[in-house]
Amino acid sequence: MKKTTMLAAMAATAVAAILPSLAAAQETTLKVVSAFAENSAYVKRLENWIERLNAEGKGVLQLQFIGGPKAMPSFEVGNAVKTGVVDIGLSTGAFYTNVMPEADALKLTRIPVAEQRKNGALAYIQKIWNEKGNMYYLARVVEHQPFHIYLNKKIDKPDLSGLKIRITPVYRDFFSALGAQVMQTAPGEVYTALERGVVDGYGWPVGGIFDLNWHEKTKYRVDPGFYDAEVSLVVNLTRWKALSPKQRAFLQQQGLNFEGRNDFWKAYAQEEIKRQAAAGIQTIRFEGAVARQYVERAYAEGWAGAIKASPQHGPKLKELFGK
Ligand code: 173
Repeated sequence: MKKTTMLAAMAATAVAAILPSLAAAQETTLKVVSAFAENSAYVKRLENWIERLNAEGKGVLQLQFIGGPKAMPSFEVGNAVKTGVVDIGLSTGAFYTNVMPEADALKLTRIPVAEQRKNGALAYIQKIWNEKGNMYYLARVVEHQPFHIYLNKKIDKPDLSGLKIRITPVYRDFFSALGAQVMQTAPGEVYTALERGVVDGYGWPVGGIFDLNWHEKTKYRVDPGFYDAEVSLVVNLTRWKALSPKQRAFLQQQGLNFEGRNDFWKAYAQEEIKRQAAAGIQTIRFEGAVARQYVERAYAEGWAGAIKASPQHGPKLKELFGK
C-alpha cells in the first residue's frame, strides 16, 4: 500500500470510530410552547405529532413540549419565539401582532395552505416572517375552521350595537364595524368575562368552545362563519439556521406531514356543530343576501384593517390570499 493510501485508510478508520458519538452529539432538542390550552384539539394533535417526530427523529432531532398558557401567557409566545426564549411556538398571528402587524392577516386566506405553497403566498409570508419576526414559518396546522360570533343575547340582524364582545385582533375591525363594544382578552379569560357579565359574547372558531367550558355560558352561535382560523408552527429563525441541513429537512418534512393532515378539521367542525346543538346552543342563521353581505363585510373590514396596519405588505397579501 502506498504511504498516502495507507494514511487515508487510517484516517477513514479513525473517522468511522468516532462517527457514532458525533452523530449522537448532533442530536438536537428543541423546546415547543403552545399559545392554546393543553386540552384543546390543537394541542392534542401537536402532542401526537411530537411523539411521532421523536420516534422517527432519534439521533437527528427531538422536540420537547413545555406546555400551554400555564407555562407561558398566550400573547407572549410569538415574542418568545422571536427572541429565542423558546425554539418553536404553536400560535396564531392574532396573538403576536406585537411582533409584526402582518401576522393577523393569515386569517384572511381564502385558499388552502397547500395552494399557498404553490402560488407564492407562503414564500411571501416566509419572507415577512423571517425579516420582521426572526421566525421560520414551518407549517399551518389548523384550517377549515371558520370563526363565529357566540352570544348570550339574541340578535336578528348583523348588528352588534349595544353588545360587549370579547375579541382578539382577529375580530376587532369586523365587530367594531357591526357596532359592538369590543374588549380584548386571552382565551384563558373568556369564561370569567362571561360569568361576570363583562361581555355578552365572544369570537371563536367553530371548534373548541367546550375546552374551557364556555358552552355553559353560551346561548347562540351566529351563522355563517367567516375567515379561516390560522394556527401555525413558527421556529426561531436563528435556531432554524443553526440546524444541520439534515435536521432542517427532517423538521420541514415533519411539518409538511402535519399540514397534510388538515382535512381532519373539516370533520372536527361538523362534530363540534353537533355537539353545540346537543348542549342546547341555538343557531342564529343569516340567510341569502344578508349572509353573503355579512361574510363579504367581514373580509372587507378585515382587509381594510390589514392594509392600514401594513401598507407595505397588505395589498400584496390580499392579492396572494385568493378568492
Ligand atoms: O379568538 C381567539 O382567541 C383567536 O384569535 C383565535 C385564533 C385562532 C384560533 C383560535 C382562536
